[in-house]
Amino acid sequence: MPRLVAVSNRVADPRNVAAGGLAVALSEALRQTGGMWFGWSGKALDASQGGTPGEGELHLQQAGNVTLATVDLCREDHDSYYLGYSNGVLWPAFHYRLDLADFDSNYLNGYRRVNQLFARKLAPLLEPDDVIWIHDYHLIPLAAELRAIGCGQRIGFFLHIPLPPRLILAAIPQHDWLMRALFAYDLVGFQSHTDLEHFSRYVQNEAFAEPMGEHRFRAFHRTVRAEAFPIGIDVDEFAELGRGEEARETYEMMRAQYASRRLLLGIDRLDYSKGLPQRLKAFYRLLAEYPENRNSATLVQIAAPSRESVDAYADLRSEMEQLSGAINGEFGELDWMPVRYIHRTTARKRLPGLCRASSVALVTPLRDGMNLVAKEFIAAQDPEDPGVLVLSRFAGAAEQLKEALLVNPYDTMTTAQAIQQALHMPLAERQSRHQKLLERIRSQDVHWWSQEFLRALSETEGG
Ligand code: ADQ
Repeated sequence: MPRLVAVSNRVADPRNVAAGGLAVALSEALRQTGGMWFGWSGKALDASQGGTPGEGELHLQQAGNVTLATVDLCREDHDSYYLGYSNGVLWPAFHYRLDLADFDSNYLNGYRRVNQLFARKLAPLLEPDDVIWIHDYHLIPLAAELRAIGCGQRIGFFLHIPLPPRLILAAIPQHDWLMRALFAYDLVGFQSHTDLEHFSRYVQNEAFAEPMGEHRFRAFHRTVRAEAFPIGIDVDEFAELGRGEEARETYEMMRAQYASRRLLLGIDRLDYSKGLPQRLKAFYRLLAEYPENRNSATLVQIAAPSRESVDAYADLRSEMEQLSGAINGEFGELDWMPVRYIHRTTARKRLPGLCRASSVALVTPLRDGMNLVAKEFIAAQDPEDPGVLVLSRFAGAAEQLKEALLVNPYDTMTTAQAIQQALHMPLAERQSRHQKLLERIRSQDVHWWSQEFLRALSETEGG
């Protein structure tokens, strides 16, 4: 079996099982082949500390049979590559938020510089038979940079966020350069069929790509295979976490506190793609239109701080504080607050307990690549008395999780109606929906995802 080299912006130590999600899946695949994980070290050095644009020290560390290879960045490169182009241009535009994208900038230079730096540092570490798997929007041009310095290995790319429709993509000034860069890969993986369709339409209309039979496109003198591989979770790992002390303690504490009430749960990063203000507005509608929920339905919204130095995130934070304050002010009682808004990360070990104690999960992003919280909520439920998932039709997960209550989060009234339906769903219906959802997240779990991707990559011609 060839050695796997995974590349992503951040690297995790595979021995740290608490990392969860992607780290678990990649670690397992890396351990099987004694692989290497390459990415940014997490250090951004000021000029006074020796940081220089386009330069960065490489660190090699052994974690069991997996090599961790990380590169430092200088502050200027970090800010333009990570905060600027990745999170100020690509993140909003790929989530259809052209209004929030900051195109007028020099960020592109830093983005290219870091991708070139990564290519220069990675290339000498590669062996001829390695299989390289590059992750996410920070690193779209990395394969093209590696090819430019002579790397002929098989290289795959997985986009964790959505790919927008052609005309939205076309608003990014460098759209043709970005999409051309995808043709340096042998395999490009997307979260959903919708994303794949956007890719197919774009390349056929803008790059005159020829479809070459199933999943293959030819343009810019190269053939790329493109497919949807919906990412999953490690269902067993999450269930195991649920049996742990912290999860059980959290479950007991929430059940005791809300014994006579119904708990609704939201768990997200505080990000404008997650539809948090719209969710609070739908919850407001629920209390306004269905007064029987007052003094009962309680929304626990945990929003982990994220990218706080990007302006749009600071605005969102104050909007959330204002909205939750307004709902509590209008409907709160001496002994009941309708919204518990917590702007902190919750320890992963507590998540299964929180999910299991909740009657309803509100996973209502305006756009999301997949959304793993939806899958974690399903995995944490008691099959005999499961909670109900209210899921945005604009999350990648909606393509798979059809038995959830699918909503349009922009439509706060029908979302409120769906929440009401969820709160009153008969046990038999909850059980049968949950059973189907659980089967789906089990059969397409995170191990299935990485195996399918790597199998498809191994079937490509390479180079
Ligand atoms: P994210 O946008 O970060 O990821 P998501 O998939 O919802 O979104 O969550 C990833 C992980 O973070 C989950 O394991 C979740 O439990 C955890 N998490 C989120 N909020 C948390 C909180 N407040 N406290 C503690 N843990 C929290 C990107 C894409 C997604 C895609 C993933 C994986 O935006 O669409 O599903 O990558 O590909």
